[in-house]
Amino acid sequence: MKIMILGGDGFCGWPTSLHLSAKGHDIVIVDNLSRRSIDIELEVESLTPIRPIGERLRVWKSVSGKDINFINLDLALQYNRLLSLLHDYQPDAIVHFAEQRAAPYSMRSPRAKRYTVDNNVRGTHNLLCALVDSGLDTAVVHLGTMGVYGYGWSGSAPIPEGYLAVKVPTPDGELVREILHPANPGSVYHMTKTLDQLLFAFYAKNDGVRITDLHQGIVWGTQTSQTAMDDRLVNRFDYDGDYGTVLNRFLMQAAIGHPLTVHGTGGQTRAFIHIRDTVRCIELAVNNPPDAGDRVSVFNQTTEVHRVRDLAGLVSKLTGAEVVMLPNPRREAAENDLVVRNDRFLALGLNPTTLSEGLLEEVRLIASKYRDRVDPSKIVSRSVWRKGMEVAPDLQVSVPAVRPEDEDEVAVDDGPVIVEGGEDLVEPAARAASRRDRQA
Ligand code: NAD
Ligand code: USQ
Repeated sequence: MKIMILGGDGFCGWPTSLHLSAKGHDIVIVDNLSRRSIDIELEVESLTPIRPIGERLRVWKSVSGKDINFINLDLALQYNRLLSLLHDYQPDAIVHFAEQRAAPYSMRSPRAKRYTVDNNVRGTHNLLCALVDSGLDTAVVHLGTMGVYGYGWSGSAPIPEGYLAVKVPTPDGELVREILHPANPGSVYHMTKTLDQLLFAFYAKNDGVRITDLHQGIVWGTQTSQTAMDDRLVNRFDYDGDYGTVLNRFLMQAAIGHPLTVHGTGGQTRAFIHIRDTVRCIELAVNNPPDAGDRVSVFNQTTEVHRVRDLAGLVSKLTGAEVVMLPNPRREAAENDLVVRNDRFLALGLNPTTLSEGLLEEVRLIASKYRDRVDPSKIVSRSVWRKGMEVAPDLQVSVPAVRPEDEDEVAVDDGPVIVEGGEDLVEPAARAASRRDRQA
């Protein structure tokens, strides 16, 4: 298949591009490298030393024998170039990662709020408009977020995959309808994903564009089997207060002797997925597009649910790191339930990778290997949801004991671990099969 990966230089896009290339697909990456520019703006770098995109692609060619092309194009601003590219390349599928994806960054200033809306909404609309303009029948797979549903609204009711069945009272009796689940975004970034949903619904209905929207949970981990083939293929690892996500941050903090930064009570419950499952889910979605005229196909792309303080407790237990409760810079529910349905990917054969000591240790080892690259002044989150909210000062970093294994290559997963309060979404039978496969 000819697949265009929008945002293919990013944390999820890079390993997905390599995974699909390794599977024999013809890949072109489209990216304006804006994420690398934001690193410069924030004066921070990926914990892992990511190489320039040209070098990444040359190394991939040398280790795999496969070519990936790269086009530097701004999806939000360069409509005509996008249209020409679609005519020239004629992709069978497009995977759309190309958005500003950090909630804290999207709240840090009026400029960042406006950039996030302009970049994300215009980019998604340009893509849909150009596809219709081109006359192509290309299937679109978009990376959305679990955050479109919000947290706490549905209590302990399982969150369905995109659509909610409702009864509409009419003078002639009740109509039963399936509507898009009510949107309840928690940041300007999450709001852009809810706006994307409406754009998709319209273009699927009016123009028959074939669209899959993946409501992804928080991605953790770093490497996939392809990015681990050569140090120069290493994936991005964001650790700073704006772009770093919670579990990878806790593992990095443990590796450098920084206290684990729990916001508020740590009662926030979120959905998670390992990067290795992200790339598999996208492959499944690309291989199973809806037909023209179908409504948008929505999957909840997540494998397990955990409470933040339980994750901190687990990382602390494994590493001896101290846990601190900091003032929460965000406006979010202090405690929430979260039950998520993810039946659609399981039905397509996803064998979920759930939290395991081996996988946690792998991330900690990567963080330990590159610990000298950490700037501790970038760790505490200081982008607040409203002016005047309290933020924590920088915290003391102690020198962690370097274990001999920290100097070795990263370890391989060695099975699941039970997390207190954590809830595996997978049926027991599927989980047992998954464990057997890993052990085989
Ligand atoms: P990322 O910032 O690492 O990658 C996004 C890539 O898109 C970057 O390389 C960036 O340069 C590019 N990009 C942004 N705007 C662009 C534009 N206008 N034109 C061309 N390229 C542009 O983010 P990520 O973590 O890889 O996330 C990818 C997608 O997955 C995002 O849409 C995000 O919302 C979604 N997602 C991510 C997570 C997560 O935990 N990382 C979880 C759920 C959903
Ligand atoms: N948190 C802490 N301590 C930290 C960092 C975060 O307690 O050091 C808390 C936050 O306050 C929040 C939760 O952990 O309650 C998750 O924060 P996060 O930064 O890990 O994730 P989030 O901001 O939700 O965003 C990430 C990605 C985004 C994606 C989203 C999926 O950056 O692109 O859409 O996860 S979801 O959370 O399911 O909406």
